[in-house]
Amino acid sequence: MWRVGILTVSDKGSRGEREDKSGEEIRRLVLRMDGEAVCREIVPDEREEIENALVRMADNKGMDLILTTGGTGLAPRDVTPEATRSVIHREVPGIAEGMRLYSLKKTKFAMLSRAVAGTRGNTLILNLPGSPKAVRECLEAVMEVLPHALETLQ
Ligand code: MTE
Ligand code: CU1
Repeated sequence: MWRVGILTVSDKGSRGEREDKSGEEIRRLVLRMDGEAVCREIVPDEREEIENALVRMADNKGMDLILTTGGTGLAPRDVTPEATRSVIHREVPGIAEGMRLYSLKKTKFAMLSRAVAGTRGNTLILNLPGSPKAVRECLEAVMEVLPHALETLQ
């Protein structure tokens, strides 16, 4: 089983004012690609807190894959892509491009996600948008490719 970390980025979620439906959706869907959500966290839309959580999950907790949800759009507080870019060692643009290409067939609004993908050591980090629907569609886009990506990374 791949060790998967789920990081929900949401001001409201971190204050307990919103149920983490997207994190739950990710947990359910990773089971289909032989992944187990062994680590789950919720942080506010604060760059430093996102970076710290990503580094902790990758370096200390040894996650094979980290999926973030939320904070990828154009709202002033959306900083997940910036935080991700500052902790990854190598960007994997094709994964994010593939997600958007697939998603654009479902909704034109997919062009508004600035999601980033990249590697840090042996960990693959991938941003997903915030809504449960977007999480479903984006994971559907990459699901068959992720296991091979993770194998390559070992
Ligand atoms: N991608 C898919 N597949 N399905 C969606 O419904 N919503 C879009 C986009 N990507 C969407 C999607 C919308 S409306 C926005 S604003 C951006 O993701 C950013 O979302 P976020 O700020 O919650 O990360
Ligand atoms: Cu939107």
